Amino acid sequence: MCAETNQKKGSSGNGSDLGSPSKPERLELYFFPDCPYCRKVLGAIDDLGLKDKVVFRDARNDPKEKESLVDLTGRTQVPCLVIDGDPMHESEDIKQYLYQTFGG
Ligand SMILES: N[C@@H](CCC(=O)N[C@@H](CS)C(=O)NCC(=O)O)C(=O)O
Repeated sequence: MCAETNQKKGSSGNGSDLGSPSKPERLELYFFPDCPYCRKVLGAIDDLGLKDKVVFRDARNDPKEKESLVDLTGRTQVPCLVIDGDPMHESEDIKQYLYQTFGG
């Protein structure tokens, strides 16, 4: 569900060419501080200077955030980037989306 939703937004849906998705209003990142995949995404967010634009939700240490992640996606998998309410999983897809959208 996640990656698909986003592709539709930014391209002709054939998955190969993401094009440059329009900039979202709201970005939220569900993460575990000890997750290597989350760290890759956090590194990209830092690299792109997006720290002030992202709401960080620690689903490891905050039970409320874990619950809302499960409510939204049906699972506890992180990293999960929520783009204007649409969840996206898979660190490589998330990084590609961030660089395509904010990479200039
Ligand atoms: N292929 C995924 C791997 C993500 C992953 O394995 N995350 C672990 C934490 S390091 C996780 O969410 N574990 C809990 C779960 O799957 O419910 C990615 O690159 O994002």
